[in-house]
Parts: sequence; C-alpha cells; structure tokens
Amino acid sequence: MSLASRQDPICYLRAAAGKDEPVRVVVLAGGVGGARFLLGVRAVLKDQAPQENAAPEHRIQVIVNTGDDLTVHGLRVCPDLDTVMYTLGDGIDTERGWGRRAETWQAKDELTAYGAEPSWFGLGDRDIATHLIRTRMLDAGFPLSEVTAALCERWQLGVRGTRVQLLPMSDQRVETHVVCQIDGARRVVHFQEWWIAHHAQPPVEEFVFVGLDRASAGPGVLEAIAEADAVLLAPSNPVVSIGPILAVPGVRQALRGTSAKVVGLSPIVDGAVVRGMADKCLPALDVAVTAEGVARHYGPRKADGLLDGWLVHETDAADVPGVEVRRIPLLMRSPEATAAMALAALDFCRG
Ligand code: FO1
Repeated sequence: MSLASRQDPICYLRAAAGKDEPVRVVVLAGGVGGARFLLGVRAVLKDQAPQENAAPEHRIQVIVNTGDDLTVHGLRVCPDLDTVMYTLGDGIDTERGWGRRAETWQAKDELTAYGAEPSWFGLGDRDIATHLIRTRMLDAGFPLSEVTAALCERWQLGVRGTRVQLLPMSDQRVETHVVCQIDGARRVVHFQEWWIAHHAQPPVEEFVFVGLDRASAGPGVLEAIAEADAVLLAPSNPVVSIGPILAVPGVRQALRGTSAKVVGLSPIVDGAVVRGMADKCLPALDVAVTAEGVARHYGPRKADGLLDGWLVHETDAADVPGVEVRRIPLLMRSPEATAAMALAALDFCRG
C-alpha cells in the first residue's frame, strides 16, 4: 500500500490500528439525518474496501435509538431502526425521509373509518409488514436485536467489502415521553404524539426515558464501542435521538474508555435545524441551538465529556476547550456531499 494511500483515513485507520484487518466504524444514530449520514459512511468504506475475496470486510456498526418506539394498533413500531434499515436498504421514501417508497395508506384509512386511534400516526401498508414480523417475533420471545437482524436480512444493508450491522441501543423497551403543557394543562405524552400530533408545539418541561431504569445496553453495543477504530455521533437530534443512547447504562463510560477517537457532526447547520425539531428540544435542556451549544452539551472527552472532535458547517463556529473543531460543508445535498462529511469525520479519527 503506497504512502499516498496511507494518507487516506481508512487505510490509515487500518495501519494505525496496527492490524491489517479492516476498520470498524461505530456510529450512534437516530432517524432521518442519521440514516442519510450513514449512506456517506458506507460509500467511503466501499471505496476503500479490500479487493474482492481479500481480507474480511470493513464493518459499520450502527447503535440506533429506540426511544421513538411505540405500539400502535397492537403493532410494535421502531421508527429509527426502520428509517435506517429502509434508507440503507434503498426502500425508503426519500421525500418524507421515513417509511416506504411507493407507500399506500389503505389500512390507515380503514382504521380511521372505524374511529380507531391513534389516527394521527402514519401507518403505511408496506410498512405494516415490517411491524407484523417484528411484533410476531417479539411475541415469540426473540429480543429486539435478533428481530432487527432478521428484518435486515431482507434489506441487505452492506455493500461490497463492507458489512453493516444495526444494534438497538437496548433490547429492553425505553420510550421517550414528553412532559409538556397542552391547552394549559400539564401532560405527559409519547414523543411521537408530541412530534406528530402536536407538531412539537407544546412547550417542553422535560423529556423522560421511560424504562431506562430497567434497561441495559443491547447485545454488542458496549463491545462495539470498545473495539471500534472510529466512533461517530451522527448529525441526529442530540436530545431525543443521541440522548437516549447516551442514557443507556454503560454507554457513556464505553465512549470515554474506547481507544478510538469520538467525533461528532453538528445537527445545527448555518445556525438552524436542518429538519426535525431539535430547536424545540434543546431549550428544554438549556442548550443553545447552535453548533457550539451542542458540542458543549456533549462535552470534551478530556473533561468528563464525550468528544475528541466536532465538525461544524463552514458558516458556523464553535469554540469548546478540549474539543478540536473543524469546519466543512454539512448539508447532505448529494451523496458526494454526504460522503465528504463521512470522510472528514473519519479523517478526524486517525489522530
Ligand atoms: N413522522 C411524521 O411526521 N408523521 C408520521 O405520521 C410518521 C409516521 C411514521 C411511521 C413509521 C416510521 O418509521 C416513522 C414515522 N414518522 C412519522 C417519523 C417518526 O416520527 C420519526 O420518529 C421522526 O422522524 C424522528 O426520527
């Protein structure tokens, strides 16, 4: 391998890891933004994949938020796991960013005609198949991690030379609920209801991760972080996507203890939220809706925080003592732009 190629972060990660095996990249991710970013990570690793039938494959292990999960009409729905699975499996509706391409809504309309609630939740006909399989397997006693692996078999998330594995943050149910004011009354509603039915408008008093006290890290989660060559915090919602993952027992300690660099990408771009509702979530934690505010929220690893590096958009600034900050375009306007973000993040990880 020529010296020039050693400058490439992937080759360097392999060399720096002192092993000729492929690299192991761990990404903490939520839904839409995280899923799109993962397309870039996979593209970069694919370009660098070992030659055909050469050394084993690069690995991307995605630790996925399950706090969005909920049960509707008796079906267990895992929005972030499904968004990542459909996106990497090329089944996603790219306009919406969630749910299946070429989706229809007959079952939803029929349920609404029966007056069945929640009518506000978009349950697509194709998507229902995923929820039926998942619910049947969970009822049969399979843990969410095994159900997820089984569902991913169909979608073939990897590409030549790179294997992709989705790791639910926990096999136990942890659901994000929102303590908020609705019509002048203090209410606690599921995150999905706050987001979809109320459009994230009710002022938030607190986010509560219900079930966290009985939850442990999902199989392989802590080990993946410990053995990673690079750990990336995707540009997902720091409060309701990355937050629940960090709250799972052992995850913070694993991030602070891994020999890999931990690098995050700002979800606030050009001073604003690109999509979703992070701007309605961050103030509930007294975090400024800025690239710097989120970096300070995650904190420098050198001082009881998580970050070695932080990528901000070219028009943003962030000065966080103990965290190296780099500026690059962070708008995922094209696969090439997303791959450039992933490459910049991995480049950060090589030291
Ligand atoms: N987001 C919406 O804004 N409206 C919906 O009706 C909706 C339904 C839905 C169904 C399955 C699924 O996997 C995702 C769905 N989402 C919907 C997105 C979901 O709310 C995500 O949790 C958020 O986009 C945050 O990641």
